[in-house]
Amino acid sequence: IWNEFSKEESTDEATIQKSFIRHATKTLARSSYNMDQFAAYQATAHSVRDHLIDRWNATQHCHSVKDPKRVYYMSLEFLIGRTLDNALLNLNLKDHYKRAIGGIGFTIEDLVDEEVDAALGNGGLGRLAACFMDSLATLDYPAWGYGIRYEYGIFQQKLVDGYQTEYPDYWLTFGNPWEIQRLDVSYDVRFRGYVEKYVDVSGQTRYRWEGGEKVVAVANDYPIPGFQTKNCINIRLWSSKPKKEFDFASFNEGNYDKSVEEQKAAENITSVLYPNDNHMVGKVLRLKQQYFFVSATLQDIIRRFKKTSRPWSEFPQQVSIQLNDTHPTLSIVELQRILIDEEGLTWDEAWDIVTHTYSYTNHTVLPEALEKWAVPLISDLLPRHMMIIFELNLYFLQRVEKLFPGDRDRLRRMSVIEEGHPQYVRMAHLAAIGSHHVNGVAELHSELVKTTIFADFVEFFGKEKFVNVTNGVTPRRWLHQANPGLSTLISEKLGGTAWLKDLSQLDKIKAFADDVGFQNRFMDIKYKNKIRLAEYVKDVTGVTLSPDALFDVQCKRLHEYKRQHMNIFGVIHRYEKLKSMSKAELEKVVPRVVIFAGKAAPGYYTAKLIIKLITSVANVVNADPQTSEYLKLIFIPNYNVSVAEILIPASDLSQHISTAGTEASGTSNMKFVLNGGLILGTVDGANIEIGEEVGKDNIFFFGALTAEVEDIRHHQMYHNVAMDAKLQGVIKSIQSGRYGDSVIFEPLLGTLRSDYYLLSKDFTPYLEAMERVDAAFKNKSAWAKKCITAAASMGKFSSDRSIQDYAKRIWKITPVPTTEEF
Ligand code: 26Y
Repeated sequence: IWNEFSKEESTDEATIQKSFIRHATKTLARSSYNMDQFAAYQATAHSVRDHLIDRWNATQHCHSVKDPKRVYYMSLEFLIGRTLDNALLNLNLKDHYKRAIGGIGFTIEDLVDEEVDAALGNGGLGRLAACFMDSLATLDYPAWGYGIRYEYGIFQQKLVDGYQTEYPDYWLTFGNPWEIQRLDVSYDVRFRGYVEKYVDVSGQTRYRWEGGEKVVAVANDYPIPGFQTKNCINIRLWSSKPKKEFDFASFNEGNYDKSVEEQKAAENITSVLYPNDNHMVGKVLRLKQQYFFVSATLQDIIRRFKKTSRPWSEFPQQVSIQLNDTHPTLSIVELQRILIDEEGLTWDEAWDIVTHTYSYTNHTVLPEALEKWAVPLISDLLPRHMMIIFELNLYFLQRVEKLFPGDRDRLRRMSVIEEGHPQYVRMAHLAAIGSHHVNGVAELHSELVKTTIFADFVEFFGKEKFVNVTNGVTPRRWLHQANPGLSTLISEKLGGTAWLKDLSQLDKIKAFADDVGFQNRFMDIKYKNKIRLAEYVKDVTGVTLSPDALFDVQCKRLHEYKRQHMNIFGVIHRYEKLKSMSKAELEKVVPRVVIFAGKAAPGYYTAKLIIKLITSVANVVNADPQTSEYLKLIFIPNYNVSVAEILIPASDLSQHISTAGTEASGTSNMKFVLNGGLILGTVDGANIEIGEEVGKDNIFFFGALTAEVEDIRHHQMYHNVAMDAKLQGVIKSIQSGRYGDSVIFEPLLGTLRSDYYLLSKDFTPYLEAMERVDAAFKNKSAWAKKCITAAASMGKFSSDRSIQDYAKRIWKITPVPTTEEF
């Protein structure tokens, strides 16, 4: 009976409609006269979810029978976005549902638009985790994602008087059809308490962590279907619950507040995603989140490992754990603790297992983003862990001392503990010591990792431990789903959709780069995408855009190192130049639409001022009839994955202009080029590798090189260097009050005095690069050829390639396709 009824439902129109109506009436308790568009979305989602669950179960069954080595991707962030459209495409059900839903009187595109984003991440790091899950599923790897089910995702950004204001993102208001709560999968997590020393039966001195308070972690599963495979993997997101629902003693004493206090405190742990991107803030609750996540995840992994009763020594052959930055690094300490305190292994046996299990990805070398936690804070919250950290640091420094006798400064530099009042734990050192591999996310960045923050560690461990895995993006979401027009054209030319699982095949599209017919079709798709974006912009800002203009986009988190301020200064320069032009001169100008989008961390004052400057300039520029044909300036509010899906396919040019050496990789740069746009960028992060692939004629590079940056800074600091004349002009214009009361911008302009990010040095080269862009855009056919060649050169930047890199070189895992019998 089980086999008979658990088979995956068929996908003919009538069955889909039946399933839709069953969910509408039985799951949602709706009726035909009470079905709005949102309810229709929910019913569709539940119906699609049934297919996911079937495949998920089959995959789990297959993996438990075959018991392969698994990889666990631990990340505090998963920036998933919407699921419905992506699931339909990956399951190859889009057309079936389109027809079936159409038959019921709804349009699938409308329903897709009803879904709220799952925005459990800040930016690049979180979105990378989501792309990696798509690739792991598509390539049939036995993998799990582990994370936190925040009730509030990244805040919603609204503009009030041109300033960013933040609103809570309570994304679960109307339920979430994509998650499956597993009340049967839950673990206790301890905080605080004390450490007891005792002698065990064999006379060994041992420690146990006792007392304190406990909260419960409950699993919530998010199925991730692969593209054109039966495999469907899982992201397990933990939510916190109180251990005891209610303190009856306090309640009976009439102390109502106290009786719910603990409950509230427990639930608080997974309440909100911290909105800082590349900037460390040492909040206790954040540390609690990290340990809560780490503890629950390890208990789950160990439970699965123990099912097959293998000896502990086989753990590293069965389990590979990837740390997405240092945020889950306590996991290293926690595994050591479990092995010595609970499983009775010796320190050395345990440490050998730990260091063959973990690997760590570094996403930044910026000092302000490197995690360090105050020792007193960890001691209070996790007393046993603090002991273990000191102990492993001691053993580590003893090894360093042996190799480099008497080198006190080296010991200080390499120590896990930063001395001071208070002392701090350097999480990156802990992660590097506890891992068998450390990787950076693009060639340049991986070099910087080896020569800056981990230079001493390379000398100590050898360079083989430090590797590069260049980031990638999933072509399923970022081309097939976001740009169906282009995806269809490519499939037509390549004779099928196989390229979506092997992006290197895109190369064959280069053959059409000179074909005028193909160029026209390619650019017509771009044009339609620009119309789609213009409609969206009209909707959210009221501004009308011409799709004939060059669409120039910079969308990413706001950060001084990403230099959105250089972009807006450039816009001001362009605007003032337009104002000084004669009619005849104006007629030769390439019309331009400059679009910004991105969130600033709520406490990042300068970043918020940059937004205010952009919106202030936009108010002036967009209201100026003299220039309106030639320049429009837009700030799209609340940038998220869904906005990116509209924005990226519509860009002619995108800007990735970080000071050289600061942007570890960047991943939107890859998405833009894949969608037939060109990059204006610095010689930084993955821009460099994109340049190598597309060729120097198909990317606009400018600016100081990484190797020059330090000298330039030094020079600026000690030699009274004058600011670039054109930049001075821009500053003067802002100070004239032309864009509103200039006093508010003084703190932003003040940053240019020390100019850490080299805006002055790069400003003229930046403007010159812009002129090259304008000149190139005038020749339509040549521009089309550049875009086609560039897009067709992007094979390397599929996250499938990144994942295969990790799987073969770091995780040592092989694919396990779920076969028919499961
Ligand atoms: C310490 C904590 C507050 C923190 C939270 C989030 C620190 C960093 C982050 C996020 C970092 C991040 O998103 N980094 C980006 O990772 C991308 C994927 O590797 C890179 O492409 C991008 O260059 C890098 O900035």
